[in-house]
Amino acid sequence: MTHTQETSLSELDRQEVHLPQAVAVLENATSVTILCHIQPDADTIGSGLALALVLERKGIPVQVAFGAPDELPESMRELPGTHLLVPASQVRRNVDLLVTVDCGSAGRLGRLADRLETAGETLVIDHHRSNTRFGHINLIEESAESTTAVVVRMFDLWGVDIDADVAHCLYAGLVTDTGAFRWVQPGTHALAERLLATGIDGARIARRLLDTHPFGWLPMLSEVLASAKLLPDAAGGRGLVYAVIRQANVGGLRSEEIESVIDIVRTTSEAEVAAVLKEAADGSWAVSLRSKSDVDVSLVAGNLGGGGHRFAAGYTATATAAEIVTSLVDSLG
Ligand SMILES: [Mn+2]
Repeated sequence: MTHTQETSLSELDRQEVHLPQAVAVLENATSVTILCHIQPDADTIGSGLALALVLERKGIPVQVAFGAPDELPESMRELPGTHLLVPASQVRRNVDLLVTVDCGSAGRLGRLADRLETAGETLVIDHHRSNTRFGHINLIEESAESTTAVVVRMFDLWGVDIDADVAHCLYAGLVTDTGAFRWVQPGTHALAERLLATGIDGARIARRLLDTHPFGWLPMLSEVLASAKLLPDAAGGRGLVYAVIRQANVGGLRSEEIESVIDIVRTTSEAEVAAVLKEAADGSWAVSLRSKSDVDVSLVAGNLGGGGHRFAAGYTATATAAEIVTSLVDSLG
């Protein structure tokens, strides 16, 4: 979210063109497919469902989907608009307009990436620093707290009435992507206030999305955190802390429990950079990266085939955990 005045101005120039273009293609669409990223979080799903609810009210046929896994994460099932979700296998091939939300690259669409080729028009709505601009129209706002915040700006230009159901979806992305209002900027709380004023239960939404885990989470944390290692010399002496989550640690736990681990590991005061290596069922690994102030982990993740934000990024790798740590340390310099 930190940026120089110069990048902020050029970003503004881009918005002035892309925001009206985005509204125009949505307004004129005869059918819309909205794609969220694989391993969806509340920002991609909240953005997708908010936009879908608005399109449904305008009488425009709309589908929302994500490439993997098959089921929506349990913590997101209370979001309004889930009746508009369809399984990946049922996503139409020829659609007038395809919209992606919170996806930094086409690869984040997983098995649904091929739908980009058969859509009449494609609109990319995102806030990732590493976004590859893979749409016809790219509405990318790097400084935005969440993709739902970008969606609000688009709704305002479009003249959309943000009611409680739409606000619930938008708030879900805002509260999770800001780390429950840790990573904020001028305007963040004003946006939260505006959404809360519709009557949504902000405490309940945050609790369900961020603070609800089964008891099995506690022994998993105990095992995984016991594996944590501190490499004080890594990242030019600023330090790397990492933990490894193996399939054997996961049991029947949900993605919500696995994704929570980085938020504990990253608090380590002796390390500028934190990493969590998450083993997938097929033996490949997803790596989450976080930094605090002066390491841009979107660049590190980008060098390793992934992407993200300045202070939060990720990538996938097929190697042993030890090899992944070695290449990460190399990339951190
Ligand atoms: Mn996001």
